Amino acid sequence: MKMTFRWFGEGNDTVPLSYIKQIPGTDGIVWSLHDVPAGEEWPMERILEVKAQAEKAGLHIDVVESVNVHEDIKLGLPSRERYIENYKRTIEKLGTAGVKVLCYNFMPIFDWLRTDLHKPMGDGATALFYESSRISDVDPLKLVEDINANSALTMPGWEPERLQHLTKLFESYQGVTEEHLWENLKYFLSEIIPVAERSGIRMAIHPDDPPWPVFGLPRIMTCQDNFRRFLKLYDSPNNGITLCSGSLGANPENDIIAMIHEFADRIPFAHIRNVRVYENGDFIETSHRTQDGSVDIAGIVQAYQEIGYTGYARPDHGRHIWDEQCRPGYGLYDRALGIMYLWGLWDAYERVSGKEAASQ
Ligand SMILES: [Mn+2]
Repeated sequence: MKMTFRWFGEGNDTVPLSYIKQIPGTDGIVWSLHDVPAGEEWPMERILEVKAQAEKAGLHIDVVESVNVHEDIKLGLPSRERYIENYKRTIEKLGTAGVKVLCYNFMPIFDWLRTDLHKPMGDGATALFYESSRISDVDPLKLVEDINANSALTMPGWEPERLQHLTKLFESYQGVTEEHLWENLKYFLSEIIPVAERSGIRMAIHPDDPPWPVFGLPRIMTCQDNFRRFLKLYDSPNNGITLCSGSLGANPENDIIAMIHEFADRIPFAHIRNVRVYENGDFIETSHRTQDGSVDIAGIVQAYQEIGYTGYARPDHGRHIWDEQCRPGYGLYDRALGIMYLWGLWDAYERVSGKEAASQ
């Protein structure tokens, strides 16, 4: 397991690269060019700029999250051809720069969705929270306004330029079913995976978050059956999954440990975090510790250990603790604690399994 830490870029993140380097066992950043609109080709000089910044701090840039997929690709419009060409050129450039894994998602309009970015947890900490009834009641435009007013830093997937045409986007998705999304995803893969193969990049689709339809929009990357179907759309080691335990864990029916075993050689990237799921379907993002949430993080790390996982991992959203002022979910303190918990589990399982000696 190779540990990484998400970083939003110089001037766009409260955590300096030097702090990330100080987290034990953390060797690389997970990064993106957050100001490049979805569908545009990434400029090589910008890619090399991030590479130079990271390497100066002793960190690698092996994992990109995300190169966003333009809505026209998800909608299957004729204009997708131009955006797919740009996507291919970006994959090639990232391969040239030495990137190994590219995380992306195929969620219509919205990226991840929460109703409260600072839900009090009762002990002075706050965390990201999802209240089901608010999603079924609320006008999506109102929710976006609230989210943007709530955070000083723009959230990934919630960029204003992407959301300003929200009403029009909703109209475009009228009549678009899950099967249409599958078709459009298959077409996208048939175009980009050969380029990823030539570029030495493993594509890694992120589950939908939460893993169910919202606001009447279809969502397909939600469960084990659908990931099995996804991997068969294009059978290549370069067509893989970002297995996010927090996103999938919001639905208690998802057996993440079973997915790790079934998809073992197709998981180049793992997001490992916990959520507490309530009976009414609400969920809150807790600390990474197994006992604090509903997801069996200890069992998940054990499963990765058992398959001899050599891919990349990162802690995911953390709570906001110790009065840290940070991008919601992306502070230093709780994610660093998360990493140490994951390494603690990993090292203990490794010792118990007797693999420790072999890996040294
Ligand atoms: Mn995730």
